[in-house]
Amino acid sequence: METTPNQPRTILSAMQPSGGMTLGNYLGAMKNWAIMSQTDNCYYAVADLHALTVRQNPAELRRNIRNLAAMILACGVNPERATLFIQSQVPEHSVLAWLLTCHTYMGELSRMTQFKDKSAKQENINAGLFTYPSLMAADILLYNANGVPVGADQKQHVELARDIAIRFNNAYGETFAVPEPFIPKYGARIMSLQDPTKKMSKSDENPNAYISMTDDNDTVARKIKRAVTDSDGVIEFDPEHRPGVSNLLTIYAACKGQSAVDAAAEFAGQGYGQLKQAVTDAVQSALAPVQAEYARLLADKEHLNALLRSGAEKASAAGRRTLRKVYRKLGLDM
Ligand code: ATP
Ligand code: LTN
Repeated sequence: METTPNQPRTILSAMQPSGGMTLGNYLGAMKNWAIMSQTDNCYYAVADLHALTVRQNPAELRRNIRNLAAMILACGVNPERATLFIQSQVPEHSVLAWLLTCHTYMGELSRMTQFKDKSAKQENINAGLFTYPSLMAADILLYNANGVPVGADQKQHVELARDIAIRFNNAYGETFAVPEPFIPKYGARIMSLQDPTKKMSKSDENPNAYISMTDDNDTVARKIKRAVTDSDGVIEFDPEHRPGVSNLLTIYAACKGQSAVDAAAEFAGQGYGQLKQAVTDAVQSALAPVQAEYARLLADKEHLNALLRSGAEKASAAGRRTLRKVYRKLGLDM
């Protein structure tokens, strides 16, 4: 998919309020959300229903939902053009999710790597964790989105949404747009700073594994200093054999909008200390304006709440139009 289209496309994406946003979320998804919100017709959701697949503390969840909405705007999403809303405030998502769940096969859901990973890690293997991708398909298809900006780990889920859309269209006639994943060229998969073979995750129990968008300069410097590197001191972009250094190069490159291979050439002959200092500077510069805007937005909760309320109303009106059509095709009345 092109980043600079001639025609505005319909874009949808969502993020779970399962903790504070990380640098991985920012570089893998949020930067694209912001860019697309300048030109396209964007729907962006705080995916709180998805977050319930893991047991949440209600007071903390409520706080995380507002904070994530503020962070999305702070990262540069244009509130004049994009519709920002909280998923649970638009009930059409849950209704369509059920209708799509009845058109999704157990075999398809069983093949999802996120389900396999999460069900191996947590004891609470609830049915929502399994049907999670049909709710995600509903998020996307409800708005007839053509494009879905996500990190590489979500590609499989977007492909399932495509398959469901095609299946439904074949069975009942043209109903849904068939969405495409939009995965950034640089930064699509930022890895943990402590174990560079697994992805940087906001739900990691070790806070040194991720950089949070709200980390102050000292914390950023400390976490990068402690980041796992390789033993031989060579700076080369080779994720398979040098995952630690390659991850630092990827972070540096994605902050600067260049390729990791070009970044590696820039550091040829230098040591890990110099690389880590440059990564620290690049990350601190990326975070500073976001943090300033975040503080400003959180100071005016009324404004944020009003924006989210009107976002939910707009999203609900658009969703209802699709749902009415789907009902009719299935032989249901509204
Ligand atoms: P958790 O880590 O708690 O499982 P998550 O961060 O993977 O959650 P979301 O918050 O829903 O899940 O992710 C939002 C977006 O950020 C998705 O598009 C996802 O692909 C992207 N993303 C998440 N982690 C990374 C990462 N390490 N690198 C690049 N993109 C990422
Ligand atoms: N499953 C995603 C979050 C998510 C999403 C969506 C992303 C929920 N609904 C719709 C894109 C489109 C995740 O865990 N990262």
